[in-house]
Amino acid sequence: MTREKLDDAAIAEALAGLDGWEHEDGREAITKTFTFRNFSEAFGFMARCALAAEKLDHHPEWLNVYRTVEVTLSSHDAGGLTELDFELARRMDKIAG
Ligand code: H2B
Repeated sequence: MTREKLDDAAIAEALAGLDGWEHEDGREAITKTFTFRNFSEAFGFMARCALAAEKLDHHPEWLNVYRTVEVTLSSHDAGGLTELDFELARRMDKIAG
């Protein structure tokens, strides 16, 4: 897994393989809002994602409001998107089921 910045073509290809993730306007980041049945499920999702993030040493920006979790992924070190953002996105989708 590289921490090298992806170019536009690689970003488009990686995004095409994901469900519900969008390229954020005006910033090199991807976003998705997850909605659960209740706060407990939303927070359980965040707890499991936190462990995945630690394993990858790659961490989300996120906002939890009751049963929704708004996630933004970007590689701050690289100043853009890297493979790590897409790997974390895939793991978060898997955790959300
Ligand atoms: N997470 C994200 N999203 N972007 C980074 O650039 C980043 C990170 N850098 N987690 C990591 C930690 C870096 O600060 C450590 C030292 O590996």
